[in-house]
Amino acid sequence: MTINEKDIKAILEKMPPKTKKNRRKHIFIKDSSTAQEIEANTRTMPGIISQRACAFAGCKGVVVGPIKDMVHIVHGPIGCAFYTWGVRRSKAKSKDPAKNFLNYSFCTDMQESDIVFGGEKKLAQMIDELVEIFKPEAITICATCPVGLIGDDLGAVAKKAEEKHSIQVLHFNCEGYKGVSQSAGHHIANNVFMEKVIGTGPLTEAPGQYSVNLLGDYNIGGDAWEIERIIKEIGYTLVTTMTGDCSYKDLKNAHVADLNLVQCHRSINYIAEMLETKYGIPWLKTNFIGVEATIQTLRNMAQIFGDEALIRKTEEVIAREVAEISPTLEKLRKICTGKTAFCLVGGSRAHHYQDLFAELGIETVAAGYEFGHRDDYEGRKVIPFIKSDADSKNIPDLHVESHPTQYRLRMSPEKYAELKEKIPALGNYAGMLPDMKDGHVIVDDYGHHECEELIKLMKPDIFASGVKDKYISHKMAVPSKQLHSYDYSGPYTGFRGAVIFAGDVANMLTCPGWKMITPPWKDKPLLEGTVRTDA
Ligand code: CFM
Repeated sequence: MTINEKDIKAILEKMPPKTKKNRRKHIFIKDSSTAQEIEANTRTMPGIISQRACAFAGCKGVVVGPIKDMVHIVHGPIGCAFYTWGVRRSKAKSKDPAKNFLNYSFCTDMQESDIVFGGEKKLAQMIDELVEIFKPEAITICATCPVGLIGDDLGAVAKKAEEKHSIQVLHFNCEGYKGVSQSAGHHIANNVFMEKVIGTGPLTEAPGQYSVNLLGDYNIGGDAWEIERIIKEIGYTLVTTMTGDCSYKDLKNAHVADLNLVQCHRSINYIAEMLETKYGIPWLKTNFIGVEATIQTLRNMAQIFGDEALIRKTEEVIAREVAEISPTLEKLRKICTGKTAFCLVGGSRAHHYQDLFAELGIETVAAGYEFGHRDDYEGRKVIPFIKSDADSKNIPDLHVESHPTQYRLRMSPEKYAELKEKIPALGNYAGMLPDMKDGHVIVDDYGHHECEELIKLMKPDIFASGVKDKYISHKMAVPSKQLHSYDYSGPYTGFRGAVIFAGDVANMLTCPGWKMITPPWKDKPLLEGTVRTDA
């Protein structure tokens, strides 16, 4: 069911005037006849029950945490460590299991006395112990809120530890309050890796032909492994993935790849841009979620390298993979087709999953990011017009210049311009809005009340989201597909992932359990009144 402006007004009506005014700028109905602008990446209104996390979560939990062979220390209270460990399912395997530290959660476990007297000594002692026990090649330290408040000097501790142990010790000033959401933490992590890690590896040229980095895939449920399987099959050399199943050694050599594939634009676009400026590596916005999207991405990649043999091999692999999945996918599509979905996720999946839903015949009628920026909605063309506010000024843009010896033009400017004409996703992200149909709802940093009201009004068949909000929909008898951790399933990328996703969705849609729940609006009237039976 579609809704209109009056419905949106009614949804917001219950809010206090200030909140209502604010939220009005974050929610609208797509209307392609006018230029629509959304407010995004601004401070959440207290009380709306946002799904966002903090800058620390975005730095430690999202970008830094998945690197398998570095020991990641959380300097702060134990809760911050626990809630950024284990729940995100960024999988990793290592040839040497002793060098895969993702099964461990390392934390200084700050107590009241540390807050009063400072936590630097405790942190330094922890580093000594970790080096002795685990012998990691490098260590990261992520700051939590109290560390910033008491002023522990992480830089000084890291520097001393580096001198003492002769390994790199990176510190991230990613205190939770550093931004309006986890997005700030992505940016902080990008800056440190760019400044201190990428480009420090020994390689000066790619270790194989058609070399690429996969940026912004965190291997949730094995997503990056499915992408890796396909691209290696075609003949690409994967230098590093940032940061799913990532190793420190590979990350250091990221500067030698010939193309950067940007899967999650929100979390890693900073590195993509900086790698282009500093080393001359072009980037391509990809989408490996959905069969058609994967095919389009693979064709774009082949076209960029422009090698006939690669183009041929790409088509061969596509044909073989499609033939392998089509019979099952077709059966599942029959179950799914004609249904509707909400897609309310983080900062990129709310867009990416619309392609996969559409392939299954499911229409995404409402979508939104928790912490996307305006460019994730409206496309990168709006970046010059985005107002910077106090929060965005917390994280300075790193100033990078072309590297004196390692900068290498991957193609001539003429060739780049020619390819750009054919491949709009080269060096650009057009955002989610152009792909949404008129009448669909877009909601940024959605709150609990809005979510509940939209479900009541639009009655989607599936609610794709999942941090805290999945239980809202469950109580309303609408199945929820968790699109952060995938509810123990996955991978959902590429060809095989599309079948796993379709299977999971079909199971949910046909599960009889949902019919046994009585949603609140079925036994409580939405409108009060009397019915005249004599008319
Ligand atoms: Fe990028 Fe992500 Fe996402 Fe994200 Fe996240 Fe995530 Fe996400 Mo949860 S990096 S923006 S901060 S694709 S953890 S793997 S699913 S909110 S849409």
